[in-house]
Amino acid sequence: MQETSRQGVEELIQSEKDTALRNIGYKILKEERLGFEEGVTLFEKASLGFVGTLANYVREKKHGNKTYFNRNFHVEPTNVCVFTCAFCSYSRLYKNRDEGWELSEDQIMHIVKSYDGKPVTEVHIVGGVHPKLTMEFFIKLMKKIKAHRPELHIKGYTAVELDYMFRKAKVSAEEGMQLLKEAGLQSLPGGGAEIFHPDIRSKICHDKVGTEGWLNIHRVAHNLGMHSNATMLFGHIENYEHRIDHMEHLRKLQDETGGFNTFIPLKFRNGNNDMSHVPESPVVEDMRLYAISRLYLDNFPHIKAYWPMLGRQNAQLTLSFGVDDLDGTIDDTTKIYSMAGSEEQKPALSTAELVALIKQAGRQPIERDTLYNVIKDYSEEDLNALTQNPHYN
Ligand code: V47
Ligand code: SF4
Repeated sequence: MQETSRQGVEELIQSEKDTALRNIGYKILKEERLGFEEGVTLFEKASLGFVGTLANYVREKKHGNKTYFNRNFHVEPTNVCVFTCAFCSYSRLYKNRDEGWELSEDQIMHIVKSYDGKPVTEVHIVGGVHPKLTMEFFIKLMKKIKAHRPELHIKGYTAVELDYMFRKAKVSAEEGMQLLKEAGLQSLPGGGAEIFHPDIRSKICHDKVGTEGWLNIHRVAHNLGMHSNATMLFGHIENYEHRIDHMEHLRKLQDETGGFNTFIPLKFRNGNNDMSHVPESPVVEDMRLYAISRLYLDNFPHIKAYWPMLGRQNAQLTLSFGVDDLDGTIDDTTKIYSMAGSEEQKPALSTAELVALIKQAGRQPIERDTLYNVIKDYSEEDLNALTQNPHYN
């Protein structure tokens, strides 16, 4: 059981030699919001121990020792994509589509049905932006999924996919989102945000939805009562100001709508893409970023580490640096990170394994649904019994 006491935090702040960092520390203790410059100062000056202790204090104030996960599966309808993001190892242009995959409605329904009888609560649908897959295709697909399994929560389509879908169907974001909601869409994943600052966005993903468009799609969803996530692709050519600028945009929209559930920092992986010459960030820097995002995004309920991208051990480590959510029990259907060189070449964790991973890190495993309603507290479960129970494997 980890615990960062207020007294421990006070002692840490008092022993800090840098006045700016000490002031930031006291603001965190008083639950005051950090400004832009203060965010940058943390990146520039703070040690891992300093931000980690503060972030753990905030995380434990919000969630105690709880660490959330859900039981979900991914459907990636296609990796054919009209866009040309420099960091992407996964997509194939339409002209090269024979190197990629395009699933039909029947093939997708076959995947959905393969989970019949399994206690999953969410399907996460995300993929490339295929020029021939229309909004009608996805509306029909979601209606079929809902008819087959009404209680399965559909979290689907990044703002990039939605922006393209709506423009092609010649509907406004409001009209399009309403139609998708009626068809069964319940939440949006956080992908496509990358780095909002134009100096970086123009270099790494110049041709897909821009910052205002991304934010507006999430705003529209929130205004319809839907929830969403937000990501940031970090550890490539962005600097500290760009990171804080990104979080600042998200914090502002969250003040306006309150519709974000979780912030998911996504570590840039450099395998097999047009940015393979850019080195990956060191683990210590990754942990500092998780911690600083917990401190800066005071209005985000959750910070999530996506274990298929980080690897299991680093994901465990994030739980001491502000993270309270480890995504889900994904099987090996997600390819976006394995194709970019992640340690997890076949990302799959059973419930029993995920529970064990969280317990080993001294935390309390809580199964949640997409909206963070608690489904089951596994703290008192016997790991051996869990491992032998097919319901959890
Ligand atoms: O937007 C692509 C990232 C994202 C690389 O909302 C890369 O619950 C690192 O957003 N190195 C899509 N990252 C995935 C995504 C996501 C994943 C899990 C959960 C949720 C959620 C959302 O993947 C893209 C991009 O930022 N990405 N290529 C790469 N080489
Ligand atoms: Fe397409 Fe998404 Fe890859 Fe960009 S990151 S090329 S939008 S699949």
